[in-house]
Amino acid sequence: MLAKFDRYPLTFGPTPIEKLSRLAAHLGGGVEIYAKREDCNSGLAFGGNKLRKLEYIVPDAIKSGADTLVSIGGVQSNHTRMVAAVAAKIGFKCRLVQESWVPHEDAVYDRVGNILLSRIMGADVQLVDEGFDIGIRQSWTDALEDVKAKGGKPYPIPAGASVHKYGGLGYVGFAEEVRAQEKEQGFAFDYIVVCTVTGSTHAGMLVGFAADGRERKVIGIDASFTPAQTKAQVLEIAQRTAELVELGKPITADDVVLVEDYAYPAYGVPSAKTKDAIRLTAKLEGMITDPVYEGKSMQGLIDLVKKGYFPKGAKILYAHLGGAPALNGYAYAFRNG
Ligand code: 5PA
Repeated sequence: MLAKFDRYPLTFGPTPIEKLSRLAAHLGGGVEIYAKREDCNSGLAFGGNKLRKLEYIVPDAIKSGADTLVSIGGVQSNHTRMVAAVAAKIGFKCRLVQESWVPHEDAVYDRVGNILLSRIMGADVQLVDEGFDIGIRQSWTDALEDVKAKGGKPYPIPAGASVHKYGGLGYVGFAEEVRAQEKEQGFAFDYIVVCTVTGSTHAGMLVGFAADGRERKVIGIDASFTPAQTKAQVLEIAQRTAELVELGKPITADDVVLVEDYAYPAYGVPSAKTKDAIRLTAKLEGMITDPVYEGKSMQGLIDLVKKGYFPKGAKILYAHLGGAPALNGYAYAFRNG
């Protein structure tokens, strides 16, 4: 589905699929749980889901003649860390807008984790006092203008690389990769669980798995806490991406499965249950999830298994999309383990 698109390799290759037997046994043994380790996909600044997306965006950035990647996220955005790493790797400058998306108070929140890494990689980091919104932001368009005013040539990458025209392609590739791995393993997954915020990870998977009829088996776990906007954005990206890759069948609103129950109390703020999920996965599997994204999708997976959402014997693939560096900004929440 992707052969006609240019791809600039930023990842090691296909990511491993790991069986989480101890977690599944702990939850009663009724289902099989596997994790696709997108968090281990690259040597670029700890990797994560944004690299698959950026692999299809970088050729366009290079072709455009730009010299500066300009992007946006919260203070502990993983996406902006990945854009900083990619800019370093391809020899571009990097301008990052970091908005105050998370109502979380911590003495070192703007000094550690993702933002620390972006600064070390040479990005020009700008803190902006604006709240959470996955849409196009004034602060970001201002930054694009500012780069131009200073004689640079900006290349715009929106939040999460999601509403970029090629933002959905990377996770179409994920689905194709899973299909190839299923052939090797001799079995297929019944469900794919994914954390959803700006939407192109979920949207790309939806299109990729639609090719074999599994679009509604992609279960998005909302972590935005603005689920109506997130759901609409997933649909818009999926429809645009389906056209780009010539999927040949329509994607409708009913194809976007988004579970809204785990994003509380706010984007970026972990509930007691989120922290329990992070600890449980760490203690049973040595697998690290974060308080903003994967902790919430793991909380969702655990709760849905406990509630019997998945039929007995189901094989579930949990997409681990990265994000662990943000944990440094939440050290106080885990001061006692
Ligand atoms: C992010 C996003 P989407 O934004 O494609 O829906 O992906 C959700 C997601 N897991 C899941 C991790 C570790 C993520 O980083 N992060 C954003 C960021 O700024 O880091 C785009 C919000």
